[in-house]
Amino acid sequence: SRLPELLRAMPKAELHMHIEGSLEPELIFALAQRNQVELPYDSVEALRAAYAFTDLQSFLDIYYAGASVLLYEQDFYDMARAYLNRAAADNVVHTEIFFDPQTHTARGVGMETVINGLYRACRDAQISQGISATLILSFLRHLSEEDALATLEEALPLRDRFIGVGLDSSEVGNPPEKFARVFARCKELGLHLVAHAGEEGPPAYIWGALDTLKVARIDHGVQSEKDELLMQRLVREQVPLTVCPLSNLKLCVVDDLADHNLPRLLEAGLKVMINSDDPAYFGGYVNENYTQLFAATGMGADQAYQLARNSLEASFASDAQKADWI
Ligand code: ES4
Ligand code: ZN
Repeated sequence: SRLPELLRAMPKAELHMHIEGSLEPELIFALAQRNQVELPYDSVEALRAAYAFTDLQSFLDIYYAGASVLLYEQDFYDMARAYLNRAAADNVVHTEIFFDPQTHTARGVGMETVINGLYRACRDAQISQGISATLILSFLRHLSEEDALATLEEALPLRDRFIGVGLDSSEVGNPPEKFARVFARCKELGLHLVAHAGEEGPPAYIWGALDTLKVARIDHGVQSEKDELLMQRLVREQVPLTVCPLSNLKLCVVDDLADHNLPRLLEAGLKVMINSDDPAYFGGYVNENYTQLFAATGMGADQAYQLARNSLEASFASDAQKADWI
């Protein structure tokens, strides 16, 4: 079959990827040594062995520990260039990269250190690899809305270096309504809005993200199938869902890739596409997500084209850029 080659070669966008989740164990150890940071693991192998997750929180605990090696602008640059090299190799023509500033500013790292390192990597990758790369500042929902508002204020001097804001981290118990004021402020500022919803949390969180936060896309959204009225709305309004199959498998949101609901969501007319979420932790970059999901579910070339087209259309790229791709 030529399907794996099609999945590899077709131009695509990646719209749901946390840059801190692209830190490979080898880079975590190299940065720990470079920065004299102590790690609670003796080796790359011991760290990788800890990547056995039972749910979102069990992953987040290790993900935040891994990010503790990031201290200087060059660290953020090196991390992002490594991801952008992998993305370009997967024929990603455009990527919208989440970053979690609060994970770093809480450790005393400057906001400008984070954003300038990531931004310079995006600019250099555009020049040397031709990949279009933009940044989305993501608020940590386990922290307070006051913390998110202060984070936004700190980032505003660098407003032209990110295109939007998102909402991630521990979902259940932290509903979207908790962030109504900060998202309203971001909307006034003309930022693009997205939020994680319906990964582990209920359909009510997807309704809340749409109606209260006014987001343009839902990150994950795989729990939408539990609510027929919500499904009808997502189809009618063509709300993009940035689905992450290997993430859902590794965090036990689904028991088996063969049972993943992406083929059903696509068939029902939802604007879904495939993304890697935290590729260093979940077993692969975007093409690995495509090839494993297609092998498990029996989707074919028609679905491949539709998913790639959805990814490009659902991006925040300009109409001129989209006209070049689609
Ligand atoms: C995340 Cl998979 C996932 N869900 C929520 N927040 C996150 N941050 C990084 N990965
Ligand atoms: Zn995510």
